[in-house]
Amino acid sequence: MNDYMKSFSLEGKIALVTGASYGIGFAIAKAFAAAGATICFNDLKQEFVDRGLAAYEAEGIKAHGYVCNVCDEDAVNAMVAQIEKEVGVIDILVNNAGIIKRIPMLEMSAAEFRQVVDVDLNAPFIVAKAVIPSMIKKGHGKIINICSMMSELGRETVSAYAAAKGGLKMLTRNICSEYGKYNIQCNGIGPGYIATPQTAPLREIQPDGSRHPFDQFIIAKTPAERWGNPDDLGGPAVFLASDASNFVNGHVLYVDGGILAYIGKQP
Ligand code: NAP
Ligand code: GCO
Repeated sequence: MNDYMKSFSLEGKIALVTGASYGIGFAIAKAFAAAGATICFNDLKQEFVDRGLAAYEAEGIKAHGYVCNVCDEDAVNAMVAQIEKEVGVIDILVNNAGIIKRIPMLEMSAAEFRQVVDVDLNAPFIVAKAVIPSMIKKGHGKIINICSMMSELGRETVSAYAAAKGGLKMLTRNICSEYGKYNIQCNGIGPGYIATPQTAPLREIQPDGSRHPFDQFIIAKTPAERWGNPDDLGGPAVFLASDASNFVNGHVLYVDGGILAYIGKQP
């Protein structure tokens, strides 16, 4: 392997991908494993972790699974300490765990708004805070925050999600600003519309057999004319986790089939 190809390798690296028993997190972890990394992930309950472990095993990956709610600072600190003891210091963190509530703003309670911000913004702060001290001691670290189209754009019904993902973009830039001098790179990935359980309600086939109107809207709004697959995020994530991106910091890489470049289909 020449030096350029070696710089994309994750051989010997330890990665923690939050909420990665399926969906985008699972696909990113799978790509990391293919590039040589050891995978750690968490989920909310043991049964979900077990389901994740079985899915990794089916891909030939020996992952380390932990029960942990990323909003619970004590639980996150305990998980990170346990990973350091059992596996080693985390070289790569992907803040992937996230939720969405599609509710018009005037019908949304403050408690619902707070819950979304707690998982999608406060938790990435908590997990990043838990891993950065050991990254500083080790002399390097990679943090990837999973942002969204909603880090840039608004739309009806997703006020809390857009506020949190916009905030996550700025947290990304701030971690870069504060810890870049310690050779820590913190970047975001902004997925476009990706076919996962989170977006399944937007793709439901209608009673008359037609495609969901939102599904048709996304196809028309995406120059690639398709939804993304979780695996579309693997290559970009490996790049941002590897030495190939050592001077890329505070950036959000949008992996969206061109949505942000496009004004929409002309009439
Ligand atoms: P998903 O299918 O709903 O998966 C999200 C994962 O996060 C699940 O494993 C979930 O676990 C876990 N999770 C939620 N709350 C958690 C908590 N408090 N502690 C630990 N784990 C928690 O979502 P996805 O579509 O793969 O999305 C992954 C990330 O990409 C999210 O941040 C999402 O906002 C973002 N994103 C998605 C899209 C898209 O089109 N799908 C686009 C842009 C950005 P349980 O299932 O056990 O609750
Ligand atoms: C929505 C939300 C998400 C999107 C994604 C876009 O519009 O319902 O924005 O579900 O899939 O975050 O990047």
